[in-house]
Amino acid sequence: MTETNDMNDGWSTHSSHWGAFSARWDGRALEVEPDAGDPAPSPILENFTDALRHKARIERPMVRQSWLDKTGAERTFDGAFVELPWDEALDLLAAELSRVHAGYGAAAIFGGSYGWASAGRFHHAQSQIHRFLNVAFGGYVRSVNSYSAGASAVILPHVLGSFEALSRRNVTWEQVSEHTDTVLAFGGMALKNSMVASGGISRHVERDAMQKAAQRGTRFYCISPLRDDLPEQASATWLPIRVGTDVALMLGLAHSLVAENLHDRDFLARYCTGYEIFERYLQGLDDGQPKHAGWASGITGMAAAEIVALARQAARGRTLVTVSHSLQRAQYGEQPVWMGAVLAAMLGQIGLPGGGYNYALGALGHTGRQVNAVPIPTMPQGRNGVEEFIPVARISDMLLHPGQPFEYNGRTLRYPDIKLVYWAGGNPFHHHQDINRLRRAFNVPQTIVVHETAWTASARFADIVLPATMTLERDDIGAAATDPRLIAMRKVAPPVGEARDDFEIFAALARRLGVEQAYTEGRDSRQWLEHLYETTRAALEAKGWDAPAFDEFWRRGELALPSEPDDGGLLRAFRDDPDAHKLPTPSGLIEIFSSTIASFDYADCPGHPTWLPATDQPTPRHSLTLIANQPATRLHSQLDFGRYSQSSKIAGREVVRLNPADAQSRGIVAGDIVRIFNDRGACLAAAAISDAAAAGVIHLPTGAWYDPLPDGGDRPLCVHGNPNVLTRDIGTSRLAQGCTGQVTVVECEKYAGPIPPIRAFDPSAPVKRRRVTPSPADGDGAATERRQA
Ligand SMILES: Nc1nc2c(c(=O)[nH]1)N[C@H]1C(S)=C(S)[C@@H](COP(=O)(O)OP(=O)(O)OC[C@H]3O[C@@H](n4cnc5c(=O)[nH]c(N)nc54)[C@H](O)[C@@H]3O)O[C@H]1N2
Ligand SMILES: Nc1nc2c(c(=O)[nH]1)N[C@H]1C(S)=C(S)[C@@H](COP(=O)(O)OP(=O)(O)OC[C@H]3O[C@@H](n4cnc5c(=O)[nH]c(N)nc54)[C@H](O)[C@@H]3O)O[C@H]1N2
Ligand SMILES: [Mo]
Repeated sequence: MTETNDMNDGWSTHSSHWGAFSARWDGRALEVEPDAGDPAPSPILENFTDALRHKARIERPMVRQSWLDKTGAERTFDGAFVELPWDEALDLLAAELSRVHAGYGAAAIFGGSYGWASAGRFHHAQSQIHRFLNVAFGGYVRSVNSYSAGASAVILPHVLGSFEALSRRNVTWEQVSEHTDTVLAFGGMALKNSMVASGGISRHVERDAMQKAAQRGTRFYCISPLRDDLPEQASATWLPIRVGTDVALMLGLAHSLVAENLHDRDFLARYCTGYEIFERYLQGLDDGQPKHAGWASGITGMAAAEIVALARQAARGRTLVTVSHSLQRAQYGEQPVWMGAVLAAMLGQIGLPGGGYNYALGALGHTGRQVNAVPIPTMPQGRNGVEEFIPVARISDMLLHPGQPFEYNGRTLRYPDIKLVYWAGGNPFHHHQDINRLRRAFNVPQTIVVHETAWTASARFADIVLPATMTLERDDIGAAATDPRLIAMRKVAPPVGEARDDFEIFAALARRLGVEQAYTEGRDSRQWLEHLYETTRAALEAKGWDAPAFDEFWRRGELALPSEPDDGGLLRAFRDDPDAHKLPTPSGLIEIFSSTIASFDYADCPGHPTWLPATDQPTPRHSLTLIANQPATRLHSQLDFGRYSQSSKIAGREVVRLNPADAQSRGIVAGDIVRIFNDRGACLAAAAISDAAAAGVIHLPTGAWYDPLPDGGDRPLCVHGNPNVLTRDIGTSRLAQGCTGQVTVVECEKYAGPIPPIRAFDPSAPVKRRRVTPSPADGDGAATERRQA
């Protein structure tokens, strides 16, 4: 299909998680133009411009030498790799997969493979790896929930029934700009975050919607340690309460509503269950502590009078409570999610246009939008017959404690005994907490396989590293259920080195394992695209919409998809008739008290929202609260070597923001290289001083590639600025076991030592080339492969 490159002077339409665009490649330089219809394109697009042939790209299959030689040596980030021809690498991997499967079963293979990979619907690495493991071995140990919403994905179904209805099919940006008087944005709604939507986003509407609302008179409150968590256009009032004290503020607001009789008793009686039990807690009838504004003030640092005034303001007009993902990516993260819903229920506006509760509005570009009226292309993953799973952020626990019990959502489960870890499309040494612990955990399995586009820390730590094409090097279809465009993602450039599509890699492995037909269903990539497109086309045709044949769609480059009406979804229907449209909770109502959760008897997640202070609090040794949030200049760790991400660094190092007072008391000035540390680890970063960070808060976003000093012992210094060397690897609670990476406590000092170079983007150089004798389990795979090459 690459012949289409020649149309439009070589410009090809394409798409990414951070926007639709066109690109043109002349063999050396890549030009990128955002989609003409996008009102606020993301500058992250610029990261593509120098990515294709960057030295960090992986060009050929590589195998860890100590693994090949079976020396039993510990894995390191600096270990030697042997470059192998594709056929040998695939023979070796097929044999290893067969060995592990035959010896230990599918439940010894961890294929959770969490991660964002790239936007196309067919070359979606997670779908491909899951499908492959299902077809080849009948399944694999999977992971459930996400790093994004680990706690809320479990608590919200208990409380409101549907995560989707609360987050993605709820209040729209249009409603906010037309109806909302007050927005209480817990964790803010930063534009840097809504730039991103998995699958793609062709229209960035958030900035203009907030501006329109503010111009009409909507009052935005940015309840967050960072002032820029709401855009200038929202003209917000910044309330930098102490980090992690949101539940106390919400309780103080709730108490103030009751004290002034401003809560909506009718709503609570008709639509909710358990308010009376919660009110006993609010009034302190059992613990002797009323959760009044004065109490909340002592915890949050916000004046009691301001809390009372904010409660009155919230009760006055149309009020929307939003709680960002970040609040629940912390110990006891279930509580702010639940309490935000209870606060909104007390205000009585759930289900009204522009009012009530929208979990995670603005955390991603999926929220606040109308959902498409037709299905988008989706790669079928097959059936996973393995029962064992982990909540996604329990990966280190699983590897370090095989066979041990753990609790999750009312059940006691056991960690499986994993022999082989297979990852495609994610970067655990970016995304997981306490990297020094993760390194120990990743030394447990016998074999680690990674498909990657670039030499990430996860690739460096693997045994078998297979070079994957990046999105610009293949044809695909871009689409998200909340975006009104289907995008023809045309191949822009040939693959780097010998990189192959994940699909091609798995097809070649499937051939060796005798399941090629089941995996490919006899289709090549082009035929799969046509096949997946057909579902959408047929649905468009059935609705009487423009439904061109695939070739015509491909020629045009994009296709409009109709949206469902902005009808308020499940919550509006529930409000209109709670008997006909029960919520999918045990009571059919909003559960302010959950007898299900209460029956689990978890002290870390009781039967109603409760103020539970995090167990790691600032101390004289570690007196700063670290915010390790999403980066503004890239998606997670992706293309950290790209131009835009690099342009934000200081002398190549990630930037950490400190409040002027905290910088001054430590003798730190702008541009200084600082060491940030706690008992788990340490990293370097370059200091920026800004009063947009609250006092006592230190802000180091995620995504700088992990760059440990070689021979740095158990807890090597990361010289580049990856905050996950500092974060805690504990679950949110026994209920959800979600990720708690957003906050922890650290100390920071000016770095005195000689400043080490950044090596994160240097490729792993091969040590030598040599022949590997395939084992008998390989069949004639190698021969087939060689004939094709
Ligand atoms: N401390 C802390 N940690 C966090 C968070 C936090 O707030 N604080 N946030 C968490 C959250 S919400 C998330 S979602 C995670 C994100 O964690 P990840 O999703 O793991 O992060 P990415 O950097 O997006 O990793 C995707 C990887 O896929 C690779 N890739 C891209 N395209 C392809 C492809 O076609 N094939 C293959 N094989 N690979 C490809 C990219 O090169 C990249 O390395 O991080 C989590 N970690
Ligand atoms: N540019 C860009 N956008 C992204 C991503 C990215 O990597 N880059 N990742 C995407 C993904 S996968 C996800 S899941 C979403 C994540 O969405 P979020 O988790 O909501 O995003 P974060 O930026 O991690 O956090 C938002 C803000 O919450 C504030 N915050 C932290 N702790 C607290 C607290 O205890 N109380 C209060 N009130 N505020 C707090 C921080 O100041 C932080 O800036 O972002 C998405 N958007
Ligand atoms: Mo996420």
